[in-house]
Amino acid sequence: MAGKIQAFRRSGWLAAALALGAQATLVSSAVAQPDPRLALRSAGYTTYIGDIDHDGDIDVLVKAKTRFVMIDLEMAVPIVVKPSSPTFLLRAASGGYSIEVDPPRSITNDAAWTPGNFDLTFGDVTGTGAQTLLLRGRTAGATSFLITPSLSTGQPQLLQTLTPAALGVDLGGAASEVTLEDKDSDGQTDLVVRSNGTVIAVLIARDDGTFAKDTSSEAGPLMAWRVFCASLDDGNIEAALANIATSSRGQYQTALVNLGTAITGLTQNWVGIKTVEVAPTYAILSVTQSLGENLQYQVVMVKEDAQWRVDLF
Ligand SMILES: [Ca+2]
Ligand SMILES: [Ca+2]
Repeated sequence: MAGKIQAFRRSGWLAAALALGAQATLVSSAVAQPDPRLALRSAGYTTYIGDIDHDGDIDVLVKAKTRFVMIDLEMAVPIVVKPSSPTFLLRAASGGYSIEVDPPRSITNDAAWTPGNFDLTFGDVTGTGAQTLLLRGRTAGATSFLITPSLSTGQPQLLQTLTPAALGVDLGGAASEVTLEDKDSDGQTDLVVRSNGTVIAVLIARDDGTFAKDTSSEAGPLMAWRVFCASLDDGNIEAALANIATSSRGQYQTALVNLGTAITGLTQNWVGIKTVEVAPTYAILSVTQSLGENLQYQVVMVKEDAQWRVDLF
């Protein structure tokens, strides 16, 4: 070993790292053994865009951060540690995307890549404890992606390609902010979209962690109710009032203003929302309030200026 270390001194740390071989593997496996469910979150990803295969469609490279650890022999030697989750490519093809994990250097080092315009947000959309990555395209109309780690290996998997058409809401745009929050208390984080700080849409995660525009007749009143509740959670009285029908707004205004910051805790005991009846201009929902015993409350929604609003709750 002493001879090897002498060799490192002569040839620098890179040669030392290469010569170490087996030890380097040992160090990397000892250092980088995170919970596979947290693998994506720990990878320190950076995004790049470019048309890597010159087919006219923009591809996305999601590059894991290179990390080093110093191992202490007779001198400190830096060793490259395998990232908790590898670099991956989202390759555009005929309107869709496919994922290629750990693409070759000929791809990752291509001169075509320029910095990507994505926000990285993490949440447990599948309800498994896995931290799924939401890559939100920041430009208006942009495509976004949900990448989830394999529960056994932590390898990135493309869960869903999110387009404005599929969601019924544009996640992009400079004024938009997208967060993953569990808004129906089922253990899966949901998609909350704000514009200029005001909630404009709440999409509930489906069983498999994906999202879609709800085209049922119940969708409008339910969305309006969820946006109202999320505005209360935000403590945004003005936004909450805007979601109340004009004829009822006055009677709730004083009550909500008097509650002050307490409105942020108002919805936490509202454990379920069900549709009782949907008519063209009104809808009746039922909410369960869980305070010791479960009580059913009726919520009346009305359609006003083509918008669903809360009339009675
Ligand atoms: Ca391409
Ligand atoms: Ca949820």
